[in-house]
Amino acid sequence: IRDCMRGRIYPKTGKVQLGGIKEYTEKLKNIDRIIIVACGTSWHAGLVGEYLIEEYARIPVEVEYASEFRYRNPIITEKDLVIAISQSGETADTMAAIELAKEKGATIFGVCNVVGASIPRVSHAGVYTHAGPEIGVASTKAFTAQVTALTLIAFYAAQQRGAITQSKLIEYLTELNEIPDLVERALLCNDHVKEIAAAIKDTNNCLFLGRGSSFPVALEGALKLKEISYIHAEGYPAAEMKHGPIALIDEEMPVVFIATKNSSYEKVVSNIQEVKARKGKVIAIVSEGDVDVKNMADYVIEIPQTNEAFVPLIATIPLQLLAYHIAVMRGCNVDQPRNLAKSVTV
Ligand code: F1P
Repeated sequence: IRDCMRGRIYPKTGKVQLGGIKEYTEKLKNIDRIIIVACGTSWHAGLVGEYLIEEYARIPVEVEYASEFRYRNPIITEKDLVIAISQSGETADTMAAIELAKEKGATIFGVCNVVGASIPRVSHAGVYTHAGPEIGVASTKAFTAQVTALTLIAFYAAQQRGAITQSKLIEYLTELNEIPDLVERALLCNDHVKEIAAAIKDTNNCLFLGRGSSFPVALEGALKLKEISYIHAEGYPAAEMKHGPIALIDEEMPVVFIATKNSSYEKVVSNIQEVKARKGKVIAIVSEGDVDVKNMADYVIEIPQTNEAFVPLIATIPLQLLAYHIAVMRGCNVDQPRNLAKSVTV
C-alpha cells in the first residue's frame, strides 16, 4: 500500500498526482461512464473501485467479468472509460475485453502490477500497483494494492471533476495515509485467527457476508478459502441472505461477517442475530473495542476502525490469514493450489 501511494498523495495540500493518467485528465473530466473489467480477485477489487468512484467522483460505474464481457455485444462508446485490472497483466480474458472496448473507441486505463506486461502495453494510460511479485498463485497483496490504486483514481477523478471539496479531500487523504500503519496493526490478529482456523478447519462450507464496501471483501474472503483450502465458500451481500442463503444455515455452518462500525453496522448486527437464531457459527470482523457483536458472535476478530471507504484494505487481511491457516492445517499447498495458474493466458 505504501509503495502504491508513494509520491502520489499529498495529504497536507490535498493533492493526488497520478502521472500515468495525467495526459488523460481532460478525458476523465468528460466521460459519461466507467466500465471496470477484470477476473477473479481483480474483479473484487473492481467492485470496491465501483463503490469508491461512485461515492467520491460521482461517475456511474459498471463492473464486468472480463470473461463474460468479451463474449457479449456490450454497448460501448467513446464517452466510456474502461479500467482493466490485472495483477499479472497477461490474463487473456481481460486482454480480449480491452481489445473489444478499444475497437469501439473507449479509452483504456490499466491497473497492473507487472511493469511492461501485455495489459499496460495495450492500455492508453494507467497506474502500476508496485505490490512486488506475488509468490503464490492466489492474489493477496495485489488486491490491497489494486484497491489502493483505485482509491487514488477515485480521488483524482473527484478532484478533477470538482466532485469533492478541498477540505474533504485533505481529510480523506490524511486518513488514507494512516492505512499502512493500521494494516500493520491488523496483522497482529494472526495468532487469534489461527485459533479460529483450528476450530473451523473441518467444515465443508462457509458463508461470508458484508454490506457496502465490505460486500466485495466478503466475496474475496470466500474466494481465498475456495482457492487455497478447497472448501466450498460463498460470499453474499448480507442483505441478500434472506433471499436464499439463509436456508443453508444450521449449527454446522460457519458464517463470517464483516461487521465494522460503519454506516451499515446496525443492519449487519441484525443479520448476525438472524444467523444466531438458526444456530449458525458466527465469526465476526469487528472494529476494535466493539462489545455488542462480541456478546453475540462465537468468535470476533478486532481490526482498527477506519473510514468505510478504506475498510476493504484492512478487513481483507484477517480473511486472507483465515484461508491461509485453514489451508495449511488441511495440508494444502498454499502457494500452488491445484488446478490454478498464476496467469490464465488461454
Ligand atoms: C486473475 C486471477 C487471480 C487469481 C488466479 C487466477 O489474475 O483470477 O485473481 O488469484 O491467479 O487469475 P490477474 O488478471 O489479476 O493477473
